[in-house]
This record gives sequence, C-alpha cells and structure tokens, in this order.
Amino acid sequence: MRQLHRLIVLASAAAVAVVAAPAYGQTPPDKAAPAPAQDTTDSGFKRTPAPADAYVYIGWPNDGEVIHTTHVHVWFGTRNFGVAPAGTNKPNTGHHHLLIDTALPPLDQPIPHDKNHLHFGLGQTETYVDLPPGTHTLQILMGDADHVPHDPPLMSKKITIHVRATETPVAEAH
Ligand SMILES: [Cu+2]
Repeated sequence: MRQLHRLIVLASAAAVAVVAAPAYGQTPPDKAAPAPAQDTTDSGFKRTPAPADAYVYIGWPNDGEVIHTTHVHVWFGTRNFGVAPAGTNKPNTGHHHLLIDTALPPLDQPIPHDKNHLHFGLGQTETYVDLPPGTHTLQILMGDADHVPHDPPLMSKKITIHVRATETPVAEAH
C-alpha cells in the first residue's frame, strides 16, 4: 500500500515536470538566424550560451597593485565576446558586472544589484569606485540581457588590491 502511494506520487511529479518543460515555438519571431537553445535552470531562469573561447579580464588594476587613492579607476574587457547594453538579446554579447569584496553570486539567476555587485548595463567598460583604505578584491562577471551569467559563466580572475589613504594619515598612536 505504501509502495503504491509512492508510485502515485512519483507519477504526478513526472506529470508536473512534463507540463513545466519549455514549450517549443516560443522563440521570438524577429530572430533572423536560429538562436542557440537556452537552458532553463532549476531556478527557472534562462542561461544564454557563451562560446568556449570567450573570456573577460580586468585591464586595470593589476593583481596585487597598491593604489594610492581611494578613488580607484577600474577598466575591463572581453575577448571573443561582445559588449551590449542590458536588455539586448544578441548572441555572444553581455554586459559587465564588477564584484567588489564578495564571492561569486549564484550563477543560475540574475546577479544581485547592490554595492558589492555593480552593473554596467549601458555597456561601459570602465569606472571609478570609491574604496576605503585596505585590501579589496575585484572580479568581473558577465551577465546576459537579463543579468543572468552565461553558460558557461564568463568571469575574470579575482584580483586583490591594496588601497592606501589619499590624505596624509594622522599619526597612529602606539
Ligand atoms: Cu546586469
């Protein structure tokens, strides 16, 4: 009896899965060329494919750099991959996100939008960030039109920088 009940539960779960499967024919009609298939993640967000040879990098600062200002210039770029504003559904493009002092967010859903996750949704490839003196980490993570990381995700190396105070520091008491 218990076994039978389990079978019924499994059968209904399978039925739900079939219903939830992406329907065919939902590709927007304005696409001239067939777009690569998008996978739907467990969280329900589509992940846009990225070519295997695409990569993203931080051009400045260098890893380990000592920066003598709290107003830090950062620039970044891509190779074998285009930059497009958020909302642009063009294959092999995305926009940059600068992750500051944080680990990678979940890669199957939109990148958070807060002081640790800056979006460059206009397609910018450089910025200035104000960082307090100390050690900080920076990493770039690309996001697609909907701010979801690509599949495979495009992320730069996570670098560490050392920010020194701009003003002459007050003598420390010992
Ligand atoms: Cu974004």
